[in-house]
Amino acid sequence: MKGWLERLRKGYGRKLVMLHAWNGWLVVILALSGLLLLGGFWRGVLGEGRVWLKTLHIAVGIASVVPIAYYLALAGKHWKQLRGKRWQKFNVYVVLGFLVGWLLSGLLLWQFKLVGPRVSNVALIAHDVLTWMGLPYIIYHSITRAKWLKDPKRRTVQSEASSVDDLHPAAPQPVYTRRAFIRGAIGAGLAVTIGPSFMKWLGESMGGAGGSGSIDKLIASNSNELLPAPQPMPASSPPIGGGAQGSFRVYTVTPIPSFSNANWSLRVDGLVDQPLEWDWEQFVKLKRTVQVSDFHCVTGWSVYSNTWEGIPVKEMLEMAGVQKKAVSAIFHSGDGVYTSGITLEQLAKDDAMIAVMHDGKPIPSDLGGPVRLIVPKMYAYKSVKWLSRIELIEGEHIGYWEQRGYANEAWV
Ligand SMILES: Nc1nc2c(c(=O)[nH]1)N[C@H]1C(S)=C(S)[C@@H](COP(=O)(O)O)O[C@H]1N2
Ligand SMILES: [Mo]
Repeated sequence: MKGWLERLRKGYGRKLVMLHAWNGWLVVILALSGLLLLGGFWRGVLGEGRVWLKTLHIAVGIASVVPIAYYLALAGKHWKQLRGKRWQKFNVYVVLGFLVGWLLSGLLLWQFKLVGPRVSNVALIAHDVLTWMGLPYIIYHSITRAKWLKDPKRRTVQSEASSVDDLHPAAPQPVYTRRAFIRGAIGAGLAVTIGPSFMKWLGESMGGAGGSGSIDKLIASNSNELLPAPQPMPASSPPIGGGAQGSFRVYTVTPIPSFSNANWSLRVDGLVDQPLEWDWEQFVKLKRTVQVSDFHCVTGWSVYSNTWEGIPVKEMLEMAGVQKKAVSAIFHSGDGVYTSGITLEQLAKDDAMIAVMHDGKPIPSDLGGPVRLIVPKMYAYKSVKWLSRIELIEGEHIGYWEQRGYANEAWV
């Protein structure tokens, strides 16, 4: 290893410099693509691009094994030179810690099917925490170390022991160097810009359904409360599942649609004997059942032990009478954009439900209320929010995310 580094340093000095520049670009690409993947706002804008971006992010992330190994080797080699420089040593540990942490959690997220939802959930939280903490740290350090900040005054202070002699008495040290000032300003700027989103994120992910956290806020800001309010069955309130564990990330590819008694309805049509349509007053009177199930998003997070109350899809279809030719159902969202397609064969095997309540309370608008689909054994991109129509068709339907690269077969 030592010989390799030596050769790299002497014979390939240029390459070393290039490698450094490459590292910079890798970090920039990973940070930008990562932030775009993280932000809910970008989901709808990116569409198909999201799947490409994720592939890019993963590929670049894996490629970054090379520079990380290189940094490890370099840090090991020059460790002696850092003797006494505790701050710099600390810095090396921190940066390496972030890089290795991102890499490991990223690998687990990449292999989410292999490691299972429990592990990928933890990996996603770790990946996010590292991003919220590490990104400002690294931006701060790379900006404050930029050449334009290294003014001469600062340098003389640094090398005080060797440069101060009788002819050149030490200049009185300014309380703030230009550099320290800019450093402070950048630090404050980062704290102000990134800090609040970090705290918001922290509150949301730690809040869970059990605590005083986000789901209560989502319920409080429910803009789709229809009347009469659905009354929970005994199994829902208190929830037989004990209440959901974990928290939902609000995903939508459109602005949250709003519904009132006047414009809400649910239809079952297409290849059925008897097309059906309910308005809210009729719909809340339908007999409901309760199920406890886990909810898994393909991006790595899960919410466990949700007590959902609603009408099993199978019962809905029986009411309408499915024709022999029908092969699958399209679930349409009232947002006018989102759909998912599930075959009748898959629906027969699954406990898919048209859910009206979650843990004994109406589903808030952000989470797809008043009524959403729940397909517990499939990844949640099948679980259409603001469900408005079930259409039976002859062939198979490729849904919103499926058109943009997600697998049509979505069993967890
Ligand atoms: N109408 C609609 N339904 C949707 C989505 C969406 O963007 N629009 N996203 C899907 C995805 S990918 C997931 S993970 C879940 C997220 O549900 P939540 O926002 O309630 O957490 O909803 C699914 N149903
Ligand atoms: Mo998802």
